[in-house]
Amino acid sequence: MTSRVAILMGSPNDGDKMAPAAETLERYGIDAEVHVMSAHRSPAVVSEFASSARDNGFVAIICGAGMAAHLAGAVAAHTTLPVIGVPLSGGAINGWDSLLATVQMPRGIPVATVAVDGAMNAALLAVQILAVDNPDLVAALEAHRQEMTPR
Ligand code: RP5
Repeated sequence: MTSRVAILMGSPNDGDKMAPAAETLERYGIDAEVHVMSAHRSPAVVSEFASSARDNGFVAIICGAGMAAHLAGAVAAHTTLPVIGVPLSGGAINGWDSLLATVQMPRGIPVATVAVDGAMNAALLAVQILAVDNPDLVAALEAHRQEMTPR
């Protein structure tokens, strides 16, 4: 089974903010699968997806959500795969809520939280995880860093 990364988001309305995750994984030739599911509106779907993700060939799960952003935490509760949380801006307090809801996980159930609206970094972190035993990905990451270096 091909290794792939799941990109989950809490609402169809999160699509634009999460698009850089899929774009970045595509740049590195990593298969991604995008799903909308909500910790609050479809908790059974979240539970089922996360519980079976490893057996289904996923190697990491990126979760973007806004407001009371419990998607990453709910996913992490059901899997030992690396879970990367993307707090999304919007709502009355514009990202403070989702940042704290995503990052403040209890001891034992980690979520690697990136910046508010940091979907690109979430994907890069997934690539870096995959690069641990993949020299081609290491080379691609290093080339990308060179591109980003101001000259
Ligand atoms: C979160 O609530 C979603 O991730 C979204 O960012 C926010 C608002 O959702 P909608 O009401 O726009 O569907 O669960």
